[in-house]
Amino acid sequence: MSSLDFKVCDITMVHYDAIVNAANSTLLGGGGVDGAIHRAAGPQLVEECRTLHGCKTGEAKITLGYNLPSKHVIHTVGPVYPSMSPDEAKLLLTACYRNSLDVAKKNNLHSVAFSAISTGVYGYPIDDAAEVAMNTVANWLEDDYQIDVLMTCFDNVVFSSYQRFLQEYNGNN
Ligand code: AR6
Repeated sequence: MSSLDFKVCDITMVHYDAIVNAANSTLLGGGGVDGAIHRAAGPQLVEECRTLHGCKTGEAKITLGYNLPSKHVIHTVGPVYPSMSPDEAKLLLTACYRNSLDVAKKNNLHSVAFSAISTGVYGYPIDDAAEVAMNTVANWLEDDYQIDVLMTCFDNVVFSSYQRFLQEYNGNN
């Protein structure tokens, strides 16, 4: 049986087969969760990232985790919310979650922890992002592949959005 859970934690501290980084299209590091992951992984991470030649918005690429407690990092690039229509942003954010899970499956990984992609600097409204994230992961889990998914929340704002979405979802189903 697969599982889907969420909790307040620092993604650089969890022990998973892979953590999902909210990267930018260069894959060469940045601020926010991306910066925290690169700092914790050590300089070998950016060296491997350099060999990947970037990543398009909505796509996902995998590296090793180096000094992180998790074995791999799946790097995905979320939409910059204010730069496009809400519909386009939704399609791209959906693609981030789906492609990251596809990469995990392709690499035979069975536990994945996500950051809340695009909800920081990239400005995706958190309640809308929580809905896209949860719906996409839950739909993907209907696949027959067994995987444990954790949605990490760096603060209570993100946690409350996931909680609110699940309460409404459970109330309607
Ligand atoms: N563990 C878990 N979540 C975290 C952590 C952490 N250690 N640190 C931050 N978050 P952001 P984006 C949460 O801005 O919006 C970078 O510079 C944070 O609270 O990191 O996709 C990249 O290089 C928020 O909910 O990513 C890109 O240029 C979420 O992670 C750009 O930012 C995502 O916030 C990507 O922007």
